[in-house]
Amino acid sequence: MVKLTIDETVMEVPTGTTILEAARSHGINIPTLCYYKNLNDIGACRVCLVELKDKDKLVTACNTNVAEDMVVYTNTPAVREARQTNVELILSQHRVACTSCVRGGNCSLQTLSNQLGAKEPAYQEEWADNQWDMTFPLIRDNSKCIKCMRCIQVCDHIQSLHVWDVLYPGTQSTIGVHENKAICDSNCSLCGQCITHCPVGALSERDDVGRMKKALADPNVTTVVQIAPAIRTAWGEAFGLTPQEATVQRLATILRHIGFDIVFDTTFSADLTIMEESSEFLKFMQHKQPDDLPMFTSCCPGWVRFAKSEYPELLDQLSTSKSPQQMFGAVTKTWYADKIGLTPKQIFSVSIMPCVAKKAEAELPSMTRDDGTPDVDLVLTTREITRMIKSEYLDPKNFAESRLDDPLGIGSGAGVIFGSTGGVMEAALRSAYYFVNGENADADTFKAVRGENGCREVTTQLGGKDVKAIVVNGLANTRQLIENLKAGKVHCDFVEVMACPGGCVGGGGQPIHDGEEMAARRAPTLYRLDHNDQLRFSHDNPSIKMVYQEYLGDPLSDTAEHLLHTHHVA
Ligand code: HC1
Ligand code: SF4
Repeated sequence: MVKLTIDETVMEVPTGTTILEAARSHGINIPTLCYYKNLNDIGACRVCLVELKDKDKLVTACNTNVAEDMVVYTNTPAVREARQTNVELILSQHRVACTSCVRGGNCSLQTLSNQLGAKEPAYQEEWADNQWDMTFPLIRDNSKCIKCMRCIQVCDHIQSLHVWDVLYPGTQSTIGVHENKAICDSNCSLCGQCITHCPVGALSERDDVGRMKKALADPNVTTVVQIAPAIRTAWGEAFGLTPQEATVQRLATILRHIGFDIVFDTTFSADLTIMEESSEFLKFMQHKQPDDLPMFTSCCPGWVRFAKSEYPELLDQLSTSKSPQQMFGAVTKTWYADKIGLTPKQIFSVSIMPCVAKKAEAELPSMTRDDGTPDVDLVLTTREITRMIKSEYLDPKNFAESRLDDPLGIGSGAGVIFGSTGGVMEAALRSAYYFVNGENADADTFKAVRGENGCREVTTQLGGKDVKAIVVNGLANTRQLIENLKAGKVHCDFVEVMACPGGCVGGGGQPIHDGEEMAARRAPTLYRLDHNDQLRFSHDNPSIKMVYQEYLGDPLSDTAEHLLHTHHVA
């Protein structure tokens, strides 16, 4: 342990602790900008400067370790002046356009500038027009970049990709796509983690709110919206709602008020995905040998993009079942369209997702119907729907809850937990067990797959055979697992992969709380909803029974294969 004093508080902290962590552990706040716990401590912004008494000098608190008898001051005139100067320097290199910035009101640079009394820069760098491909689902604005390096760190270390890099030496240096490639030629998985880790507005999703508003104003189309599982853990955050208040039923009322015609729930099609995917898995197990590679889930398009760019030889191992988002669109534009007497072209199918990669998934040529219309016309992230609600001047607290529409508004607890890492596997095992045994296990039988570790496993008995399932989240963890599988160091039968740490609750389209990882805080909402649900098995969902009875026949039938399955090609 090391004894030191920070702002007159004497403390003892473990050896190797930084001044910043020591201060924070005793309630002393030191401002930061580029720092991110366990990810980035390069001290580039020099906002966390503190003064060391004996040495009479300023040091960066984020990467200076404590020492015995150190005396630190965090708020002296010299410290305040240096921080202000450093922020003003950053401002001179950052296109200050707060009024129109997507992060206006939720930007760490803006907050710090206000707190430190930074002056408008007398000099502003000039920027060339943004050369970015604005059709790509992820947008980067170089004029907003403050070179904090967080995007590089999260992409390299958490996702094991190297999409971002420092380009050009010396004073010319800037951040850009590795080897200065066009973003569409890079191996970007579109997980969006660089967006949620950016302290300013340099990275964002493509803004599709304008297209959405146009569709809502078009009297010739019926807008059908689906709400993804993870949305119910996060949409209320920007409005100060508790998870208990920010229900999907309250969001449904708001969406109808905005003008959406029919409000459904992706948990319905999560159940449908389980029907197909668990049937596919049981079929796969009939011929799988112990040393064969496992079957992988494929509902996370960030993971599918990663598999396409990094491990194309594994694509045949991926489940052919489309993701819930895509199954939803497919059923909406066929069975449901027929039911309400509309043609697919008269339906504008929208999904609200915690995800940036879902925008690209909806645009895949393989996700387009025979008549040329896409299953899903538009994908909005949680942040985009939040902006839409704000732009209508609505206060969600003033809206009561209302039921979602029938029949695609009904989902089981198994569909709800999809939004958290392990949820897809747990839901699939619940149904696989039923398909094999003809009766339900206790719904919590497979709960060993829950949790926050990057990789977890459970072994269970199905049809007299041991089945080993592994759940992994984060692409660096995924790469590690795949390498072990390929080397024969690990054997298993079924793998669930979610690209984002914690799964979709921590998705790249979710609300941003700078410096905080939110997944572990959001996931309990999904497990609470599942626990309290009367309906906890996908195969028990009455709407699922109806769609098979009226339209699909059985799981893996010809109709189901045509409508609900796909092949993944690099
Ligand atoms: Fe997800 Fe999924 S769980 S992928 O994270 O399988 O985006 O929420 O909607 O499609 O259901 C996302 C979430 C989501 C799909 C489902
Ligand atoms: Fe999208 Fe969820 Fe996959 Fe992240 S984990 S890329 S939010 S589907």
